Amino acid sequence: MTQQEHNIVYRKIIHIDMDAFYASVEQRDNPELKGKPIVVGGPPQGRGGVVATASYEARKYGIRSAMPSKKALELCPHAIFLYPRFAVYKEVSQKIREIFHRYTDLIEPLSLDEAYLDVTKDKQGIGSALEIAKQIKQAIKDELQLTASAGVSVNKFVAKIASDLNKPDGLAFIGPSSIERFMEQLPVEKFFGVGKVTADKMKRQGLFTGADLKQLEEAELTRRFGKSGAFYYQIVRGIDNRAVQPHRETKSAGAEDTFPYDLTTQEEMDAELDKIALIVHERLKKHQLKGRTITLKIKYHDFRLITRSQSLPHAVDDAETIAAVSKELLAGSGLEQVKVRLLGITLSNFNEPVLKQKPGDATQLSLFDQGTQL
Ligand code: DCP
Ligand code: MG
Repeated sequence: MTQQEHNIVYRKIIHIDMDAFYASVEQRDNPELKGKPIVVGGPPQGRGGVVATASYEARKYGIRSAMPSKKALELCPHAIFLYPRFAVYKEVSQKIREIFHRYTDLIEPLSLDEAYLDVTKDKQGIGSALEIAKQIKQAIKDELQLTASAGVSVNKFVAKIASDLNKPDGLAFIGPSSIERFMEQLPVEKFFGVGKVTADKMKRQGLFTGADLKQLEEAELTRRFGKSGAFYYQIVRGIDNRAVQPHRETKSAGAEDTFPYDLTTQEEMDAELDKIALIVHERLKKHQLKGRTITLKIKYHDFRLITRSQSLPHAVDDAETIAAVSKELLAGSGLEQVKVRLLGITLSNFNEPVLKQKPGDATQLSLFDQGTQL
């Protein structure tokens, strides 16, 4: 097939992702931790602590991101638990980005430790994306004493999968001639946008790999999987024309939970808000965002939906503040004799300077002034 026939845009894309990012930074800054099972996240004592990440030594025990820290301790009782030092990770992230900028300004960060780079035209005229990826990995090693994994390909989708292939300290190149073969052997759960539910649905229909998906006509894929069907049709043929977007803006970040039974007491609801606040906090961290406006969403048992918002004088991202404000909003929503089916929290109004303060904004300033950590 030719580029023109399929209207494919071939770019030179690198996806870079740091290895066990938070944990590697901790091991770098404290050599005694090297070679040991490290868990960075909330403490395993008490409720609600979750694993942000674990060193590769800790992953051997089955410890994974987003797992309750308590469970991590059970899996590996001699693991060392550390609180995250977000300011340090952010600084490292900034330095990585400076390295990227030596080669291109077309950088789309996905989180503190991950970014797409478009090096179709690189600033130094190197020309080879694979060579640039090697140089970036080396610079990160030499200058920051950390390792990164890189995937190199002609589009974002394949580059991202490639960066995961040889982790840690990996480098993988998948060129145009090998893309179709690569996509054919790929398990369906690795496809962009395929969540667990869709993956299970596909498997029930006998679709396990890209090759299985490729058997189906576009119309059939759309019939079975809705709008995403058309995207699967393209992606299974290695076609992904999405551009690297250096200024992609996220407008809000949130999480919500629907409960298996209706909640009736404020204690139950507060406990759920604590959990949701932690997830929101993780998402904000991952995208390096802080928000000034906290919105609580409540769905009642009769499907009535209300939202309540509060804006703060500073942008925040810590779980405690997010939970505290959400609980106040909940308490103010009139809780007598209600049954609650869903609660959700969203943060928006990211990192904007406060120009004006409305009266009634910012209740309990002193509480929010103290920077709290996970
Ligand atoms: N992170 C988090 N909560 C999650 C997932 C990740 O706080 N649920 C944080 C900690 C990670 C960082 O984001 O160090 C980067 O996430 P990655 O998914 O890239 O994971 P790692 O870099 O830790 O490991 P890997 O080597 O698999 O990339
Ligand atoms: Mg990573």
